[in-house]
Amino acid sequence: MEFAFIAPIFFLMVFATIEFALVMFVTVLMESSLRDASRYGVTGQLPDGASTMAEREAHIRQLIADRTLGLIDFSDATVDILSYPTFGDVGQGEKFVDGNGNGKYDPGETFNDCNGNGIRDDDRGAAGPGESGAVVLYRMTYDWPLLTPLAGPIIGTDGKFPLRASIAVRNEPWNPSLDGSGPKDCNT
Ligand SMILES: [Ca+2]
Ligand SMILES: [Ca+2]
Repeated sequence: MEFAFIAPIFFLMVFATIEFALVMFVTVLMESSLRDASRYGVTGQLPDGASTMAEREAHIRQLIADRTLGLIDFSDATVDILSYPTFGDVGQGEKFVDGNGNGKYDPGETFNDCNGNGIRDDDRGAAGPGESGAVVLYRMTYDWPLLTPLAGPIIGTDGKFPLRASIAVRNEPWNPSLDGSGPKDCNT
């Protein structure tokens, strides 16, 4: 009689504990995979037979996927690899001249196209693992699908638990930049 009363609560606690342990484990995996990938990225090395930045990035993304042991569904996960001139630029928007004084960027206002993509961005990072000496942010977000819906009300929302991991590193100086321009100043 007493067990029948307590059992649902007991099993809910057990499932929630298992789920929580899994969430912790996957978070650690995400962090360690980004760390391993960034360690490869800072060296500027290319995989065998490769010669382009795109191939370098593809290899780095494969490293991340390999090191998460198949526990992350990469069709649902977001992996951002963004490069910046300095650590202070990480996550900053591109500077603009607020011509009409409304506190936000409007089309037509002058801006510093830090990442060189031709448009004004709220994040000045340039896509990709960066050139020699660049600061590179590796960031992964993943909504972990809770295995035990029962645990949902306790630790998640809508049967998902949002996981985040990121690391920022500075690439080694492996060669002069191709156009000799050096790091961009994104703060003017
Ligand atoms: Ca404005
Ligand atoms: Ca831009």
